[in-house]
Formats: sequence, structure tokens, C-alpha cells
Amino acid sequence: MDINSILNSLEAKHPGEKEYLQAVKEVLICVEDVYNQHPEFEKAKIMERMVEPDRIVTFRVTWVDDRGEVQNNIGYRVQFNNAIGPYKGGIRFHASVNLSILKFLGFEQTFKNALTTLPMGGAKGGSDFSPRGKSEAEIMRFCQAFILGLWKNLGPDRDVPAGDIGVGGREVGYMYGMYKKLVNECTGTFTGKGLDFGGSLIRPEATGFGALYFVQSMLAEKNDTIAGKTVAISGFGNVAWGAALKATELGAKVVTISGPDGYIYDPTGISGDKIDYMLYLRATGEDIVAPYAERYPEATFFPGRKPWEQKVDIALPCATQNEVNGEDAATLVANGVELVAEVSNMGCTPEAIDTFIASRTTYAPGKAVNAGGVATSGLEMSQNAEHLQWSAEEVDRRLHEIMRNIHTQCVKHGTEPDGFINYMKGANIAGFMKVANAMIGQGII
Ligand code: 2IT
Repeated sequence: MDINSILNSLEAKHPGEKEYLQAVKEVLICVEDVYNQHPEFEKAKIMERMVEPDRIVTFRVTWVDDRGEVQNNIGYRVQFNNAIGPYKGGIRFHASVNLSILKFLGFEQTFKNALTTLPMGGAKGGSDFSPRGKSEAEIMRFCQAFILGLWKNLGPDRDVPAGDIGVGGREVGYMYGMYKKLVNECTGTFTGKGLDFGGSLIRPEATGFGALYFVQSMLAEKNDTIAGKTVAISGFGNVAWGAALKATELGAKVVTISGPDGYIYDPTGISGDKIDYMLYLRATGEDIVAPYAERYPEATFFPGRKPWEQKVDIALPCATQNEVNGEDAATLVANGVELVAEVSNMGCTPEAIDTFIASRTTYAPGKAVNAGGVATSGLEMSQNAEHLQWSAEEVDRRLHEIMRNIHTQCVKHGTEPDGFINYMKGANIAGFMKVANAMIGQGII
């Protein structure tokens, strides 16, 4: 495999798609050696096929706002790869959404879903619609209009969307409601649904819980535990909430959360009702964390800054892609951070990852750490298919087992000769091998 020629040709075909090219480059570098040991991959042009989505659907989403004004947004669904199972991945509603971001997310999702061991292919979708400041009625009308443009491409054995940034239980409910009305069938087809209409217990918590189970395994590998450690979390959405809950339950102290307006440092620990308050902050729809410091005077708000400047034992980026850059990573390392686990997708820039790996800081990528979310979506699909609902204990037990298994795969494929575990390499190789073998088994299609 000639990495440079694949990247050059992708750059020529998709100029300016920087997040997508960044995600592809990371995987190519990590799997190069393994790939070259398999002449059948080269012969079947597996890599050239894997880096292009199977299909991209784009559509205009037209809706009417509360003032009666007509609004237009763009909707997308990137069906990246279904070698392992139906397309599966979240929907993102955010002003920054573009094709490059959804292609990077769909590409990552393909390997992440492979790591879960469940039969799910990779996809991602979304819109440049910003939920910020929108009324409940506007959000419902937008979700319905979005599904009018997409429903023909979905189905329980074809493509099963879920939530992501800007899409939570409420939005999934509105999209699923419209989808069900159009197809007149109660097949699951969305995950992250409400508990009363086919949703799974633990799904809201699953991304954060799964991440902390993964962190526990990473620490156990170093004969360490999480109790008593200080943790910096970024973001204040669903993922940050689940991570804060589980970290606190396991005896760690969460000292930061953040929003687009800056970050909160609470040296007394963000626990108990303070974690519930994150949900309230999110529900206001204003996308700011500053009010936390007014409500809890022991905390300080740092406007326009990121939490990575605080001295902590563990850093958990839980907000969005590239939220930890080279400089942030250098600060974390200089302050003696012991472990960095990306809970957001591609939360670290390549410079940040280089800094962690060069300093032998224990670091793991989002596609391994945050796979508990989509894994629990897979469990929701199983429950829907058998028309049953499992107990919270049952779902949590399976989630725990899946995260332990992903950790084992990373260690198997990522342990370097000096004993350092390169989780990025391990996750990429394990995910890649499963997708590649599935593609080989299904012929040239
Ligand atoms: O990035 C992700 O894995 C998600 N947003 C969840 C996807 C899913 O289908 O549950």
C-alpha cells in the first residue's frame, strides 16, 4: 500500500475536506504494516474501497420557523460501509456540520462499530441546523422535515440512525415518530428512543459509562485504579454527563466541565446535584456553562478558555473533534497527566496525539473509548428485534463486557516492543482487520 498516493488522490478528489483526510491518514499510518502482510488486501484494493463511503445522500430541508419565515438547511446521510451489518451511526445537528465532518465521523464509526463485535456497519448524518435558541416547536418541525428527506434510505436492516451533538432523546423521538408515520411500521430503526417506545435502559448513560469502564481497564493494565484521581472533563452534554456520573461513582473527583463560552473549575468536585444541574444547563438551549459558577460560588468560570490548563490526573475530552491541540497536550503532559482518553470522536489533533505518544502518556482514541454508546445502540436493536426490554443490570453487564473486550483487542494489536500500549494503533488495526476480512469474504462489490 502506498499511503502517499492514496492520500494524494483523496486530496485531489475531495479538496478541503480536512477532518475526513485527517481521520483517513491516522488509520492508514496505523495499519500500513499489517496491510502489507496481506497481499489479498492489496489485490482487492481494500484500502481504496474502504476510504470512500458506499453512498452519500444530501437533501434540502425546508421548514417554517415560529415567525412564519421559511428556513432552508442541508441534510446529509453518509452511509460509509455495511460490510459487517446495517449502516449505523448518529445524527449531528450543529451549525458547523459539513460533508468533511460527517465523512470523518462515518469513517471512524465503521471501525468503532467493528470493535464492538456487534453486527453494525458505519454511517453518520446530520444537518447545519443549529438547535441553539430554537423553540420546542421549531425543533419538532425541523426533525420532521429532516426525516421527510431521508426516510426512504433508512430501515432496521438498512440504516439505523441515533443521536450525536445536538440530537438527544427528544430529537430522536420526533424523527422516529415521523419515520414511523411514513412507513407505518414499528420496527426500531432509530436507537436512543424513549423508554416507552422501544428505547433501551442505560442508553443515555452508555457512552460515558462505557468510557469509564475502558479507563478502568487502562488503569488496571498499569496496576492502578481510578479512586481518588482528579478528572478534567470538557463539554456538558449527554456524554460529559454520563462520564461525570460514573467517574464520581467510582471514587474519582471531576473538577471541570466546559461549553463554547469557557470552562468551569470546581475544586470541590462536580458530583450529586451538580451533575443533574448539567442537564438543566443543557435543557436551557443556550449552550453556556457560565451560570454554574453563579449557582455554585465555590467554582470559577474561565471565559474563552479550555480545561486542559488545569493540573489533573486524567483528562477526558467529551465535547467535539480536535478539542485538544498540540499546545493543550504539552500543557497536560507538563502538568503530569497520567491518562488521556478521548470520549469525543477524534478529540485530539495529530499534534496532540504525537505529544502523548512521544512522552509515553497513556492515551486512547475515541473509536475505542466511546464505543459503549453505539454498542448499547446495538443492544437496543437486539431488544427491538426480539420485542423485549432487558433490565438495566443486563444492559450494563453486556456494556461492561464489550468495553473489556475492546480493551483486550487494543492491547493485543497495540503493544509495542518496549511494553508501551499504543491504543490508537491497536484500535485501528483491530477495527480495520474485521472490516477488511468481511469485505474480502463478500467479493468485489
Ligand atoms: O459517535 C457515536 O458513536 C454516536 N454518536 C452514537 C451512534 C449510535 O448509533 O448510537
